[in-house]
Amino acid sequence: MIHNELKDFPENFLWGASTSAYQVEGAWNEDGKGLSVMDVGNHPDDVTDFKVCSDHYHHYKEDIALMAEMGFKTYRFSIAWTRIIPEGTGDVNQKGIDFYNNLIDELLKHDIEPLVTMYHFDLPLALQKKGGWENRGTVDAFVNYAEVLFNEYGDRVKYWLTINEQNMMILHGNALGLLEGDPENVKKGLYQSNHHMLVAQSKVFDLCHQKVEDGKIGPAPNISTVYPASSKPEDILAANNYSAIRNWLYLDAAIFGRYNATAWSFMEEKGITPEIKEGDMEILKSGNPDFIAFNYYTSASVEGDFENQDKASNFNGDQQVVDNEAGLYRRYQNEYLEKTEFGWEIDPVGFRTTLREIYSRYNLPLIVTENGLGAYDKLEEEDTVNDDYRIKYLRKHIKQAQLAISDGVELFGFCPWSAIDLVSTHQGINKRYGFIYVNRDEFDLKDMRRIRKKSFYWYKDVIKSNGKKL
Ligand code: BGP
Repeated sequence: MIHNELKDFPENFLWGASTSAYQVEGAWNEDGKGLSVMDVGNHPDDVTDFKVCSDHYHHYKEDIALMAEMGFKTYRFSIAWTRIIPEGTGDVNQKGIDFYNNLIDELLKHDIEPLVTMYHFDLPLALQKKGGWENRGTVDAFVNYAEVLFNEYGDRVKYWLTINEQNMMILHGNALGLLEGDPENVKKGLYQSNHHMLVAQSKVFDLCHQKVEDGKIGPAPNISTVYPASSKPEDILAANNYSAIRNWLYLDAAIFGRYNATAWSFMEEKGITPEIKEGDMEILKSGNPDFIAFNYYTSASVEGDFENQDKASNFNGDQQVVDNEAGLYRRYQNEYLEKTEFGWEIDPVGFRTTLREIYSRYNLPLIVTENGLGAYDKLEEEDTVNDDYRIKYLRKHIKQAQLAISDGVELFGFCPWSAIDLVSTHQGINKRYGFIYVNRDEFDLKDMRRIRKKSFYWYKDVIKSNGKKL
């Protein structure tokens, strides 16, 4: 649709940016923090671990001052479960509570709305040792943890996100290094874990409404539109299959409180349906989110060459995202899209389509909690970082967001990844995403000083003009 006149970004639009605890904080074993699965994960030899990261734990005041200088209306960060309840269940760690109290107060001092992810990949190791999410007990552990958070911070935090990218944890379970055993059982375990997460999430939606006055809560999956490789009917079917098991399985359960039929039949076909306890489906129905948060980096394309299952895929993007399913879909390289230095396809128009698809399916307000470009930034003379490629990427996506708003989508915030440089989930600190450069390398911590990138000044103008000056 071509609009003669575009709608403006709404007043009070939540411009901001995101981080997650295990990628930005560092201080991995300080002040009583317990170990999480991310602290003990395997790292390729050439990239750093998550022990120090950007040392945000000790620099948060300085970092928040820089966010305020950019004009942030919100900051999306995650709370490390292991700072609050080091063993996942049991004793609460007062020093962990204090840290986030200070961080939240610091944000409010600068009129920045806290947007809190309760769990961003960093499950307490103690829970993982007891079977992780496959163990039904983790549902209670999560609800208990959520209750502590609502009691401690609910007077000041009004926007909550339950689980970051649950769908990616299930689709790429191996990528987080949590899984052992033979692949078929691994899959069954993953879909059982998925069911437990859905139940836990639904209970926490409910609890938030009981405990937090004016509290709003939503899920935070990674959602993207799925293109068929061609107009061949089998390719269209493959796109439909992939969208069901990548996107709608998660959102249908969170919003409609039911399993998506195509996704369920896929699980039946593979013999990996989860055990559903009596009362679970009622729980899924009873907890309702107020909005949908989602992460978007790129679209996905698939083909459905069901007769030639063994044919190699032409897909040569980030290998971590290959999740072909025999008989359902095979990932496909979209020849119309440019790629980042790290091989991720760039698709701003797909962003608009994704926004429209989610909104027309669920009719809930939307907020984007991740979108951005990872690159090898270069620190140049006089402390400058000329990240024009990042500006170009974000500009195009923000333009598409405005088009989606003009299409009628109710979008109330945009939080790119990431507020400040941090350690990538698999590719170290030198895959940078931030508006603020952190002066360290993979293994040389240097002086960790904060440096405003070119995109910092650009984003400041975007926010100041409420998206008019791109
Ligand atoms: C998302 C995660 C983030 C972050 C981001 C960028 O999937 O929610 O935690 O890691 O992707 O990915 P990467 O770090 O692999 O470049």
